[in-house]
Amino acid sequence: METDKNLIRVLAGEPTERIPIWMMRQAGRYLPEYRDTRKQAGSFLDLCYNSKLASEVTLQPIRRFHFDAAILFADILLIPDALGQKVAFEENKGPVLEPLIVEDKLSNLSLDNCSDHLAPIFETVDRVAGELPDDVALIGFCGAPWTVATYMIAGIGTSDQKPARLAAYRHPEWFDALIDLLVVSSIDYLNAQISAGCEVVQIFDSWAGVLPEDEFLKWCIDPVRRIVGGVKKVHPEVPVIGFPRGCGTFYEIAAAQIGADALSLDTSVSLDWTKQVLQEKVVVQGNLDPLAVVAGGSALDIRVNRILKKLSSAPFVFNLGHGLVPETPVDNVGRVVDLVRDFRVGTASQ
Ligand code: 1CP
Repeated sequence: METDKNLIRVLAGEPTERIPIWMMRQAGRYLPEYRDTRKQAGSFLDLCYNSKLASEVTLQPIRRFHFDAAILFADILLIPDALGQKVAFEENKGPVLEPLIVEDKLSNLSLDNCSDHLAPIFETVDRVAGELPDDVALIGFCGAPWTVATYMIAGIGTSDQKPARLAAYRHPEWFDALIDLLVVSSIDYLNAQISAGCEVVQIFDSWAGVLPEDEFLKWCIDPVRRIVGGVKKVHPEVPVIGFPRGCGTFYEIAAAQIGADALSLDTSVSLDWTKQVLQEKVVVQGNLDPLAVVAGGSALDIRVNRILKKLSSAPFVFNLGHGLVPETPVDNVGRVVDLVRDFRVGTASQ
């Protein structure tokens, strides 16, 4: 493949000598320069919609660590905001949305204004694409419909996603209509991110791990499969990464059914099972525990090396099992990057 971007080659399944690396939440509060820009912007949403500042924070981790990819700075809850549901981010509390009234018509949500509302995000993409070094790829993203719906229904982040699970059981037709709206808006959103300059997209299903098999198939697999299809129809060359976090052995179903080029693995997925089962089917990305990066020292080195040794014999992207947390020492992130950069495929005893 004709590209300087190692990530893109690996996502296409090409063997590589050097493992590409990026980290979920690589732009965020652990970086002092992020905290400065965030202060300038005002609220978190103001930062997301300010193309100049959002492109600055997208680029900050690239300047420090020269990761193989930048990920657009935005949030999965911009879609509900664009659909007309009130969204705010409260300091030390996280997202607060005006909860949907279950079984009410979804008439106060509308696709009409979405692309205008999200125009600043596409402008951020355009700015970042113009400034990235030639060997760094730009990743766009959205939330998967199930995960976004959990926030839209509860109005806040929940530990068990109970309000959405009950709504889906009690009012499946209403829930279906909400999921359909999110599928359509997510396809348009990702395609517009790609048209503006994103070269890879990732679909975050952070709460995929709470559903039983039939519901997982209906609310996680099927909507994400439709989104991947809607993106591939317009941009067949753009790799898609799925992230059904916490879904255990259902990762195998995701590998077979959603049509993604790669799957991002959470921390709990077994490395042996990944090597034997998943890497036969799909490119994988992951799955260092973000708290090992907080701990640092030999606890960190051992775990980075273990992942590299186990998973590098097939096309593999180094990442975390979930996002970096604010208390992460910046130097520990640099240490992970150095370990991955110094590692050469083929030199590990398998
Ligand atoms: O105060 C701050 O600066 C806010 C912290 C923060 C950041 C840095 C939030 C609030 N969102 C983000 C950016 C973000 N969110 C990115 C940017 C790119 C990057 O990775 O560097 C991405 C991809 C997301 C995606 C996102 N937002 C997810 C999916 C991934 C995940 O973490 O599971 C989810 C669930 C959200 C919702 C969200 N955004 C922010 C918070 C505090 C939450 C709630 C999380 C929860 O319910 O536990």
